[in-house]
Amino acid sequence: QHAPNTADNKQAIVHLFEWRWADIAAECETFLGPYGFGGVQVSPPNENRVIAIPYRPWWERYQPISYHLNTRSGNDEDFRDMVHRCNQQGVRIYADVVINHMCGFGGSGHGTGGSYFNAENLDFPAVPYGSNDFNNCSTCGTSDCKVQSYDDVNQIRNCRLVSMLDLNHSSDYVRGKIADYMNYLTSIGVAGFRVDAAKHMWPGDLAAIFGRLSDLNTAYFPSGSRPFIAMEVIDLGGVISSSEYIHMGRITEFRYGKQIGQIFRKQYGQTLAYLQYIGENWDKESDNNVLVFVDNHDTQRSHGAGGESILTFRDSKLYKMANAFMLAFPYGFVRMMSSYYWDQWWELQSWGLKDSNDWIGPPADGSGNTMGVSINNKGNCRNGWICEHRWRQNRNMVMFRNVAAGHGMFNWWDNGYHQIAFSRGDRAFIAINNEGLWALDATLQTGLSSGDYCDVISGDLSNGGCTGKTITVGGDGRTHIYIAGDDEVPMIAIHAGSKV
Ligand code: LM2
Ligand code: CA
Repeated sequence: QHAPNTADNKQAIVHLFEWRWADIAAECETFLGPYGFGGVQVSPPNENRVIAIPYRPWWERYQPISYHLNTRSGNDEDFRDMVHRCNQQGVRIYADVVINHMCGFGGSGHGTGGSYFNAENLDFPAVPYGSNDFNNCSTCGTSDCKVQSYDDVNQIRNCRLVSMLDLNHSSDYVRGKIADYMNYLTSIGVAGFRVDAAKHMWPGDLAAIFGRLSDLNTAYFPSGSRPFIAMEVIDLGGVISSSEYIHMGRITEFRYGKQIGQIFRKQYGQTLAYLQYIGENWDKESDNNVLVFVDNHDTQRSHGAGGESILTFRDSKLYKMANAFMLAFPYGFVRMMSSYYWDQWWELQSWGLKDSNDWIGPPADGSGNTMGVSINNKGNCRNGWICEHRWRQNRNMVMFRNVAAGHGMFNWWDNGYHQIAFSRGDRAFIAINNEGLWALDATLQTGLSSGDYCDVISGDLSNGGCTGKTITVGGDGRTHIYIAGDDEVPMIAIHAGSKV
């Protein structure tokens, strides 16, 4: 379904990519709950292949061995503890489910939970799946069983995606095993799913699987609640359209992050003034059908869609601005990215530059155990974890979005180029100046009632005072906004909850 099952109608979630379950549980209690985050997308919780070359890449999590909850993020008990503790804080957990395939073809061994597998003869006894449960070269139609052409719908869905053993979802048995896995997760208390590689599965097969899903756990959700579904469909034009999926849930709108990146980077003559039309008026699926994001774990390392336009933590100033816009504007359900650092290593390939380090896994000790997230006394993450969601500007815009929920966009203003402002009804107001050189210097309608408001970009409301700029709104709702071109973070955002 399309509704995210958040508590108190909260409006945004964060992807804590590769975090350990114990760290997520603590983050729910100490940070995500208090700051109004609606939930967490977690890395795939099921047992995966252990990849030694390259050493323990992030993408080994996309090579399932079984549906046991046993990964470098933690075991079954850790997962249950996290789901319970996060739900107690009104923070939901969304599981990334990899159900299109099992691991890559070839070899045999043991998964992260110790389960044996043989990827030569398609044997996964811990599920169990055997060779009859997979598509084969004849159902696929290519000589090596792999997707070769992205112009052929049948290949995309029935062949092996980068060699990964492709499950046959027309099989009742396979549907049952997948539904059992997902139902096990909801029985623990997850609120929904990010469905990996949905484009590589037939919509009819997915509908059959989703039809077998149980309602959410009534310990945390009203009875009859259905799991939230966000399907990963990369539709940048091409033979498979996101519209084939939206009756079942939301799709990951990859065109959004690409366009946002182009606009804030001022590529192809794009300006912030165009942002007024971003959304369904601009070749995207409608509000209720999309999950939007500036970047995700694939696009931030040039896997997936968007290429060099995508903004990430490495472009911190523009990234804060893009996130703030996304969180301020009434379009889609929002997911913020939270990353770990890795050193890039650009090498020239025949098709252009490629980061040869794009495989690097999360911060780990010498034995491949993921490092805990440690946080200093300023609230910043250390030892390799970036924690974009903890950056003040990002974190405070989550509350802005919650406060603005249900109110449309009003009082749009722009200078024709890279300065914009708008309100969310009478609840919230934002102004962004991406000119670089020129100040934004204008008297604007905020839609808000008169009073003093704390700008949540430059500071926080604390003990009734504001640690940043204070903005005074007059009786007519107007205020004078000045944002220097070279401001460190050239934006101002105020809302009904930030009144001093
Ligand atoms: C997704 N979307 O559809 C994920 O968001 C994406 O991160 C996954 O790919 C993909 N689906 C499959 O679940 C990643 C990564 C690939 C990686 C796969 C499998 O982008 O590079 O492929 O996970 O781990 C890797 C190697 C590839 C190899 C394959 C199989 O890069 O060269 O193919 O494993 O061994 C021979
Ligand atoms: Ca498939």
